[in-house]
Amino acid sequence: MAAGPNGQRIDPVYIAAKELSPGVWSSGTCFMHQIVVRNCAVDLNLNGLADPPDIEWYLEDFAASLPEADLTTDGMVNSDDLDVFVEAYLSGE
Ligand SMILES: [Ca+2]
Ligand SMILES: [Ca+2]
Repeated sequence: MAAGPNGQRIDPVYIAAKELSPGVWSSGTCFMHQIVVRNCAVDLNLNGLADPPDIEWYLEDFAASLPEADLTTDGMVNSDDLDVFVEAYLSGE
């Protein structure tokens, strides 16, 4: 899938088995996710730039331990995630 314009939202819908309890799977569950195209990973307000409002936005998510702040995708929000954000922000990626 190619990335679209910054801020574009994509809503893929798919059917897959879901584990209801250990070893018990559904025959088909419909899932929908929203993907937001970010040409810069830390451009959280989608204005096309890594800028100070993105820092404020991230720190609010970080302070609230929201899943969106888990940049290392390890299920925890901690200083490792903050390091990833700062490194990406400073590199402009
Ligand atoms: Ca921004
Ligand atoms: Ca993490």
